[in-house]
Amino acid sequence: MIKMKDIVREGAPVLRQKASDVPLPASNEDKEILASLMEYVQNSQDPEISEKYGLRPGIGLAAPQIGISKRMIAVHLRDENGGLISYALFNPKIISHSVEKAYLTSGEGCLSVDRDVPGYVHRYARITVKGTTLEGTEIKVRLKGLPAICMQHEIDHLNGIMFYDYIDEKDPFRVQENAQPIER
Ligand code: LHY
Ligand code: NI
Repeated sequence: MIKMKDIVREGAPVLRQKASDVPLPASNEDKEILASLMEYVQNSQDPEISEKYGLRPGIGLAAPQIGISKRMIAVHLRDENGGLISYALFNPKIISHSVEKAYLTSGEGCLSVDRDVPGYVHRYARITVKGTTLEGTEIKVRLKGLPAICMQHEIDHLNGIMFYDYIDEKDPFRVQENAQPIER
């Protein structure tokens, strides 16, 4: 199982690399890696397990964060209506997005970043993502709100992008035109 010591921190070159496509159908090894990403996120949200192993709670994780430069991500969270949004995907890709932007009023953090970086991170308000599940099914999902933000944060890790790359250095809390606030 993935523990905090396995999570690569800021400064590691792998976090700035463009990850490779996973050849499909996925190998058993790649399926195990993807399953382990989902397992971490789920474990980290379980009060007993996270306490026992000292896991920092998270809603998403990408393979480069465990030092593996391959296109795999897991997101596991509840949407605004309490519905479970849970996807482990190979080769996720944003195939369309809104013009409208959104940002979390509390800003973002990252399991690979051990410091607070204040400021708004503007992202697409709505996205459609395509990807392949652990079972090998190609799926297309529409997301908005926090799930859309989280998915974009994770896909960015596959392209070597960190959340703070988007924060306006001169004015971290400036709100872009066309952007809606999201409360977590
Ligand atoms: N995980 C963050 C987490 O706290 C993702 C995240 C996304 C935080 C959006 C805040 C806003 O679960 C990661 O850093 N994964 O890359
Ligand atoms: Ni992150």
